[in-house]
Amino acid sequence: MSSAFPEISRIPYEGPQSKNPLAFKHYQATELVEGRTMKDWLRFSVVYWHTFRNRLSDPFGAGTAIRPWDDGTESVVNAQNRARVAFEFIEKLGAPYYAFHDRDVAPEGATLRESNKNLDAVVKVLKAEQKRTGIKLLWGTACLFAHPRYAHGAATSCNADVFAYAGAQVKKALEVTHELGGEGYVFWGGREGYATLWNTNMKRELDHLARFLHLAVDYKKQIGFKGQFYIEPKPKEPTKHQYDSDAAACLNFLREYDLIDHLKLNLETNHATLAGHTMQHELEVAAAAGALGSIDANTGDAMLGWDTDQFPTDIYLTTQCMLSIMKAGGLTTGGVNFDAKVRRESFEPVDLFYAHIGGMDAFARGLKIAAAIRQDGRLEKFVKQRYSSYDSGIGAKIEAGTVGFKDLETYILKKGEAAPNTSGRQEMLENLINEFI
Ligand code: XLS
Ligand code: NI
Ligand code: NI
Repeated sequence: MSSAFPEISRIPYEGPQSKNPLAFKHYQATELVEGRTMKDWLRFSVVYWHTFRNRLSDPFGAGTAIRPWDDGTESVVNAQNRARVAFEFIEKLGAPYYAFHDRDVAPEGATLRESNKNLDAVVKVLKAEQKRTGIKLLWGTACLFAHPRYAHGAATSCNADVFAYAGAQVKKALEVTHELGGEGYVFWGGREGYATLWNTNMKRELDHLARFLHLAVDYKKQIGFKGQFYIEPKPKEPTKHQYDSDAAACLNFLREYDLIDHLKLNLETNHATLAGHTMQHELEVAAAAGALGSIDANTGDAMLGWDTDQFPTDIYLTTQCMLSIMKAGGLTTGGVNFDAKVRRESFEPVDLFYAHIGGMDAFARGLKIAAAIRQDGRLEKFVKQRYSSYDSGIGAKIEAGTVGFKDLETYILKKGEAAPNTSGRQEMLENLINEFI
């Protein structure tokens, strides 16, 4: 096959002084940070949907993307060819992983049988390309939101046949992910939500969503798929309210329906901000529950209220992400997955390289900065000191659960007034972080 990117060779690491836009300034796969390679800390992944399927259209105009390898048809041959192009791209970039929806890689047919056949034909190529390049599948997923049948949702559709269709589709997507040695599988609730409560039985829909996930857990066991399941929070878009709205809502749902042992969270930056949280907040919520799984690395635009899915370039953001991830011991099964798209104005193939290089360098810098902050130790020491009243005396007893309200009353009556508070020193800590950025 002829090259889709003939002018571009493997993206080299050239260091911070380099002026070459097609080189890494900070990401060096083999560089050790706290004894682990950058490759291992970051586990970068390229998404098929934005990078190879997004035509860069918007509600006001047609797509602008120039993708010479696409012949404009929805044929299986075109899809197979595109798969080879995708691997050429990922290989030249040097990312170790990719992720896809079933319908990104192969065209939907007139029937489920035909769709499955199309998928098999492309999976054959994906498998061969994985073998050729050593690139692995971070996670697979099913597109349960694009086809008109999913207008009312999939697992939460009011139409039981649609639930059944979605189940059949996920069954196949799980089989394919398993066949490709996928390390995980993501459930993002596409249209699992509502547009108006006047037509919605929320309790029933939530029960159905949980039933669906239990069926997936059962099937996973049946086929011996060992990959990690993830649920991906997002508060709105396309529905007015998505049931998996943020990390805390997802965790509550998983606990309520006895699914907490089976799914971790796949957190996306732009979804966190749509929910009114920072990404750091979502990471901390997930980590506290032992459910930090993977991240969809992107960023929104503070001025816009929708999911712009931009490539992450803000070093402050990536530093926050890496501090939380490193504190949690790193991503084990998950990765830093660029669920991001180039802007409509960045329509040339080379822009795909610039975008990913920028995202990878931003995270590599975040990693190095976070490691330096950890090595310095002042931040950690401050936080530890701030809670030191719980390390002994009454605080230690509270944490150990050996005192009740009566004991607390006796303690305070004897003491008279609580010990004076100390300053939270927010500004000093913000300055401290800026020493490293
Ligand atoms: C959409 C989601 C989606 C998931 C995978 O907003 O981010 O792309 O990551 O279905
Ligand atoms: Ni995502
Ligand atoms: Ni998004």
